Amino acid sequence: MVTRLLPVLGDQLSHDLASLCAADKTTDVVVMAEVAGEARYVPHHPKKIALIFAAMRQFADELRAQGWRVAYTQLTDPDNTHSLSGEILRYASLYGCDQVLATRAGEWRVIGEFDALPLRVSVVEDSRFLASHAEFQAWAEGRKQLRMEYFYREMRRKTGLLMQPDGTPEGGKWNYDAENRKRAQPDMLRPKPLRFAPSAQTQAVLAMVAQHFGQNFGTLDDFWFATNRAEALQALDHFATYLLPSFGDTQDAMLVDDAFLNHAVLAPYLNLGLLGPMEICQRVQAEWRAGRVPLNAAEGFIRQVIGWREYVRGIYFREGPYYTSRNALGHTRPLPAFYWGAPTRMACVAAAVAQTRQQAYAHHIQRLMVTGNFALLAGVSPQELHMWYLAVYADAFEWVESPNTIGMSQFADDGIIASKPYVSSGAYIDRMSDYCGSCSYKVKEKTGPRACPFNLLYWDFLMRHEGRFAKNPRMAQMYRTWARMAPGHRETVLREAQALLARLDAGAVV
Ligand code: DLZ
Ligand code: SF4
Repeated sequence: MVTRLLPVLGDQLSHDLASLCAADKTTDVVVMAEVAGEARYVPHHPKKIALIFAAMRQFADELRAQGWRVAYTQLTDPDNTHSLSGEILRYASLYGCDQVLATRAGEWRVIGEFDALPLRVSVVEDSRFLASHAEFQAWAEGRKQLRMEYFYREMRRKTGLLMQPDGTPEGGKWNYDAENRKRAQPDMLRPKPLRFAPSAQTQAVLAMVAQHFGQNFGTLDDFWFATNRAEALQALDHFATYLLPSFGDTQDAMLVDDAFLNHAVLAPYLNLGLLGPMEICQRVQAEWRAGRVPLNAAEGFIRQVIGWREYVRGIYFREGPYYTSRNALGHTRPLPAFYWGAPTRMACVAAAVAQTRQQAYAHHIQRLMVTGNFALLAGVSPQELHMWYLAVYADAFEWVESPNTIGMSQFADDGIIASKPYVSSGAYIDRMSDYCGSCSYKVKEKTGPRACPFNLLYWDFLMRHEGRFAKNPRMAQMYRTWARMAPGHRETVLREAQALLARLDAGAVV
């Protein structure tokens, strides 16, 4: 006799999942399904699909070992209906059971699909986050601006992380970001993220994904992700021991030959549910308390997890399903083909895209200040860019990716998240990376055939949106700089920017 079906989604692979905690092993059946509906609604990177399917299969095995009954659909099963709701309905009729107990999905599209099920569905909130939707709403209520920094302080107080007994932050400051903007030097001895050899089961997944998703952007070669909790915990341990001490220092730096620097690459595991936010932060705090890592590294890392990650989730659910269609700046240019690997002469973009193809990973500054910055400057459709980020990164799920893209990176939400657009000329990229040295453009040239496209498009962007931004106090300096330039130079810049955009639209190599 089966009483209830418990769907567990590909990003709900946590043993403390709310619905599992509320269920009964003896009468309930867990439902997990690899379906084309989820795997194809954007052309996910094959490594992302392989990671999710491999982790789902191992999680199902772990549940069975704990005594759960698991109804698991593999992608190639002949009676697979290829949608989450289709699989729940199929198992409902197979088991003669019309009750479903689900943990709230992380995406409006899937929430809608569950709401529409013609079954008795009860949904429990996802408790794997520090701030519930109600808590975030309470924080946001009545505020004119929803700035991450203030939300972050609330989370510090709530968790007690890096707090002194008297309620003040450790070290006297809440935020040490100013210390995290150093350049990095290539270093052969810099440790790398921990790599895991694929098990036989993961190899079978890799072969299947190669067959069905091999045409998608991204390579499956050299798959090394952790695919279960035990491995993810090892990856955390490795990060905390070897990479964290310099995490702060190189956090914003970019090097052609070092995809990871001191980044943790734990976000895929965290977002799948293999690790929890508090255990990661407690480990990082312990390293600092033991005197093994500096405060700027520990604080910078903890802020990303309890501040930024929770904050963007709060925004996603507060803003509702239409958030992803926002386009405040009216940008409509199609996403250039070089985002999918077509040639580009811009060394920075080429490096970020090549690494993305190889690893299904790029770090925050590559996403924000290279690929995101270019799209914003060039006026690319935020929706096309959103689909790209959602597809190509192993850690990308809509609740976390879309506020980062639509809000933080593209300003398409009209300033809910960012107080000003994150645009920069080539000078920022040059300061933070070693990309420009090997580029066929010259970062110091402002006009002419070799002028860095970021230099030209930066001013074009500011002029396009002068009415909106000239009065923003955080942008005023940029407009003053422009006003001081010789009129002839300004004309040349705008003319060359237009010519560049025309070449982009014509499909020429830019
Ligand atoms: C991203 C993803 C992919 C590629 N495939 C599946 C799948 O086959 N089955 C599944 O249950 N979940 C998958 N997911 C994750 C879901 O899309 C995810 O649960 C929603 O995006 C909500 O965050
Ligand atoms: Fe990128 Fe410009 Fe530097 Fe080339 S010169 S790598 S396009 S910032």
